[in-house]
Amino acid sequence: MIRRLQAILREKNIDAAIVFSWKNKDPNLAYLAGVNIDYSFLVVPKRGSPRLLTSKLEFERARRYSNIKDVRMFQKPAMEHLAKILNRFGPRVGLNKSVASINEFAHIRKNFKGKRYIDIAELLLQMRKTKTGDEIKKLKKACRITDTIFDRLVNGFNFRTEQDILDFLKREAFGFGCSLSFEPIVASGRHSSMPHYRGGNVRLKKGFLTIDFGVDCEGYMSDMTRTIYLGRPSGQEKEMYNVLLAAQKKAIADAKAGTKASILVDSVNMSLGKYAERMIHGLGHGIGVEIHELPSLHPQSKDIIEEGDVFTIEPGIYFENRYGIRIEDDILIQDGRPRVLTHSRKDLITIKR
Ligand SMILES: [Mn+2]
Repeated sequence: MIRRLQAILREKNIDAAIVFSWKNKDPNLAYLAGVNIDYSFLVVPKRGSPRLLTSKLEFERARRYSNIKDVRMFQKPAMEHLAKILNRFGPRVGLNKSVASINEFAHIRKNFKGKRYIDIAELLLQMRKTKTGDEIKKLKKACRITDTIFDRLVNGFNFRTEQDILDFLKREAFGFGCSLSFEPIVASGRHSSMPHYRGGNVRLKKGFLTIDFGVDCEGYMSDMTRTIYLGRPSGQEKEMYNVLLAAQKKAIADAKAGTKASILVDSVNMSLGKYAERMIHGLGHGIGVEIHELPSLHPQSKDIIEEGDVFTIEPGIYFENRYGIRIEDDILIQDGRPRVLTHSRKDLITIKR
């Protein structure tokens, strides 16, 4: 990761980059340093070794788990210490301006005189889009665990409320030594018509039940949605489910290296026909150290699907105050072709009520 960043810094003629997690957390710090620590600065010069500056609080953890060899504790005041390091390098400093707060940026500018600040937010996002072999291994593991949890959920289904399912998901994720990659969405009956419904202590109702969750294992995140049915679906409900499933499968098959992300949205709209307007969100997003990364699959996206990308494909259709259906898998582009990493059943699972 560090080498990749350094190559980009040289190409862009940036003398050194500072990546920091202070008040706002920058996932790039965990990505580059290999450990999720706060209150730390990582200084990456365009050549030579990077240095990680941490607070007392994070020092031992950083030393033990980070792939950065040169880990030091701040001398106070921290800004002066950082300025001393930065002054060894040229004037062009890369900063992630989408993470630094206005106050932090003002503080940095005041402390480091004679520097020019180049925003590296986009460059870091682009770099993270292509996953390395090690990252793919971790993402596959997260997907495998997600499948196991879903399998257990369906097989031992004896939940009374949405909250029961939320609790189950949390317990299972922790049982695997992982955490949840986001607050899961468990939406039963009418609630399923709201893509970002926040569940609670309400009884599960008959009808569609959308379960959208993922795990964060070793810093890498999965994201999967299945919509199952409690009770007996009507013929029309079954049909809607199968229309959506066919659209999802077609979009996955179309996801080849070199394809524009927006083409996949067109593909889903074609498959959904008159129901296309019922899809009220984007088609998918990259996953990695964050739950939303590049590529972004929406109609205006300029992103191209490429080798090593890992992203979701998650079409949904929503009928206000009635029901919604969403099916989401995680896809890896390997040898130019789509490889589905989540393997949970996709035919409509029904549970007797
Ligand atoms: Mn998603």
